[in-house]
Amino acid sequence: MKITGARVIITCPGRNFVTLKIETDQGTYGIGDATLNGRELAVAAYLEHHVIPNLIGRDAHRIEDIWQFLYRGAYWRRGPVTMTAIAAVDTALWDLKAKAAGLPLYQLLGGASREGVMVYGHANGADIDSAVAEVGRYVEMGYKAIRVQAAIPGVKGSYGVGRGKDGYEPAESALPYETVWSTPAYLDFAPKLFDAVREAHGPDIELLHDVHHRLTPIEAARLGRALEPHRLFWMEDCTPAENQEAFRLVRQHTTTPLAVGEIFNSIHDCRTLIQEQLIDYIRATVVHAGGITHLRQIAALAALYQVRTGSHGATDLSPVCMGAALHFDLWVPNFGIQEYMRHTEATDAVFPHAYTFKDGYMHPGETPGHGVDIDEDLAARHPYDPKQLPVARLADGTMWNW
Ligand code: GCO
Ligand code: MG
Repeated sequence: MKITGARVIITCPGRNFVTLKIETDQGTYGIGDATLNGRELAVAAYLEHHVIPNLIGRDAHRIEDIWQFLYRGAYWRRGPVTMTAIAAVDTALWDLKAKAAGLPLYQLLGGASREGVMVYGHANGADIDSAVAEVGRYVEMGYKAIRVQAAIPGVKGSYGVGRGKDGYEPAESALPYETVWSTPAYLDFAPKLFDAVREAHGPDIELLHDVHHRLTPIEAARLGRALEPHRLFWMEDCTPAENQEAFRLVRQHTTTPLAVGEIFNSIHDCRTLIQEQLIDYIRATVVHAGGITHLRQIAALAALYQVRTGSHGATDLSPVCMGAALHFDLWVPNFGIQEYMRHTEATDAVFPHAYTFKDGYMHPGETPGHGVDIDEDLAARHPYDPKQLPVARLADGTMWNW
């Protein structure tokens, strides 16, 4: 199965997606997600100039060798741009191999370890009451696990909450929207939000919360402890994780489960976190962590330390990533949960897919490959529209972590 061509397809059905399509001499093709939110063209150029010329003529079945060639052979290792490009190739090759075998991708990984993949949705509110109501809407849709975020009173542009009538969408303007961050206001507010949600919805529903890298370790420890009575499924990205050792301090002070890793791109980003059992869930994804081939290694390391997977699944990861992730999740022995932020109808139309949602669980479907396709004619009708993620500043103007 020789690779005869590869192309990058960029489309913006409401938000930007980058897709790699690899074609073979068998008349087959595979696709992989290459979307890096706010930095899309960097990956597109990396693929077009530095990766695709290396693929032509290779045997598409040699997934591992191609992965090693692109990783070791680049000399400049790791980083989100490189690893997203490698992930796109890897995902497209797994898609091709599974199509050639006539099997859904999860069968090639080792078969299903469960009947369905538990996912969590996003309930966001402009205030506590509307967040509580949103949780109720998600419960009605069948969700067993729900992430809850609400606007902090008096804080401009709180993370995770839509502005105006639109839902939350991280990258919304050509140049970054500037938000303001206040740790004291947030630390006062977050426990009140979860008091209200638990009071309204009872103890059974799984609740998650994303701190989005905003706190210092000791502040994160304080929040984790304050949230213990609410029995969170996890507290996510409570402090930046470039310094993995920082989590030792958080861990010493709280039993609230910790999740980290949506911005990680390599096993080395989470080695200490996993080996010292400083986290409970690893959020690395197919698209940003080197594809199925590398994510499999991260999950295997995590399994040794009873750390479970909880892959990132925001709307800026395309349905192609979602499809591949669901095959991975159905198989991976130490599965924890999968994030599922629903795509818009316009996005779903560009990326027809076999995956389904029912009663809080998803299934990747039985279509050979990863089960996600791209309608190129439709994609071409939605040209690239440059957008960047917001930034955050403290009240005095100091740049902070968004
Ligand atoms: C999440 C994430 C997203 C990111 C976004 C950035 O947990 O879903 O934190 O909301 O901010 O994916 O591109
Ligand atoms: Mg997050």
